[in-house]
Amino acid sequence: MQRNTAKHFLFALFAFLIAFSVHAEKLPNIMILATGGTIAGSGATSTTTVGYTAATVGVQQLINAVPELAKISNVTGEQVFQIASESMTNEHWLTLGKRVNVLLAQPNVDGIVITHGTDTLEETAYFLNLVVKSRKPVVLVGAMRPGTALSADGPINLYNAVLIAGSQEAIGKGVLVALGDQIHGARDVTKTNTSTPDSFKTPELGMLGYVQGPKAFFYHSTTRKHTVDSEFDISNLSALPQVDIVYGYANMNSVALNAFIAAGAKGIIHAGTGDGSVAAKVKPDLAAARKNGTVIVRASRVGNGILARNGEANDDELDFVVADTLSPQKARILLMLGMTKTSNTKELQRMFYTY
Ligand code: DAS
Repeated sequence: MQRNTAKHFLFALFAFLIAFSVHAEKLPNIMILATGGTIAGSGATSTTTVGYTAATVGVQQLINAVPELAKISNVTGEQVFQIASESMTNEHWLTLGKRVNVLLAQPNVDGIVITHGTDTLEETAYFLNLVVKSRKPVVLVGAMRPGTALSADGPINLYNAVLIAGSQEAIGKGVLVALGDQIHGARDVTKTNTSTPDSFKTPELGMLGYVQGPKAFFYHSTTRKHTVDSEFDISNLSALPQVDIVYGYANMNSVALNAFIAAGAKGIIHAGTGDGSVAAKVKPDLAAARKNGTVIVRASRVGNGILARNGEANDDELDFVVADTLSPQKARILLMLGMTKTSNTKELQRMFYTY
């Protein structure tokens, strides 16, 4: 009798292990690359939703806090950085972009989730959108509340991001941003509120879809080139050209502009008022900077709309580039990458109409 029971137990165990391994084989293999931010933050009390410390919790702890991940994927965590994202640098971006490309080239990696601070999440997403050389999903995720807070949004955001990264529908969509059950494209998403959980939006141009229950639902896709269709390659880059942003406002002067140029800026993004307008007392200095070889891109501080060429300035005559609909912070990224290939303003303008 005992021998029979043992035999049945071993058979049941063997059957379970086979079933488990078959099930695990069917689950997507998702790498979670952790960089810090609020999603890895902690506060003194459960009601501390501001004034907490970002970048204190490691990637394995983030994964352990969401055991449901194991039902939808085989996740592996890697701590790439542990920083608040306002401190993200070009060097961090190059390191992260190269690591993403190495991992995505591996056949046993089906997708990548990057946990990231929300302050510059949209910038890292756009940078990766231009340099990732794979159609496999890359999803950036953050949180507006630390994991110690009541109704923390990090765990569900992480679960949704892994779900998206493992979904067939996300393949070839470009780098994605997932918070608050929404799916946004890297090019047009932006942080619109300093602290509320619904902060990430794609105003006017629209988000791409939703996560609901066990699925990702897409309703749009971007019309601009990205990832495998991008001409930018960072594999041999150790630095990016210095590009700075000059902010436009009433009573503006050229002090910041001239200081950036004196410090070696190769390109300037002029985040002008309205349709990228340039104050009368600044225009001569901007024109002089261009004549001395600094690439000038006219962008707008407004947040939405097309930056029209030859609208608020004679771009043809001044040899300026315009940012199309890119925010100043994203125009900076495209100009940096563009200037790794050319300083020709006609070629650079083409890039702003392409990506
Ligand atoms: N300081 C913010 C950052 O790391 C915290 C956050 O919102 O993620 O981007």
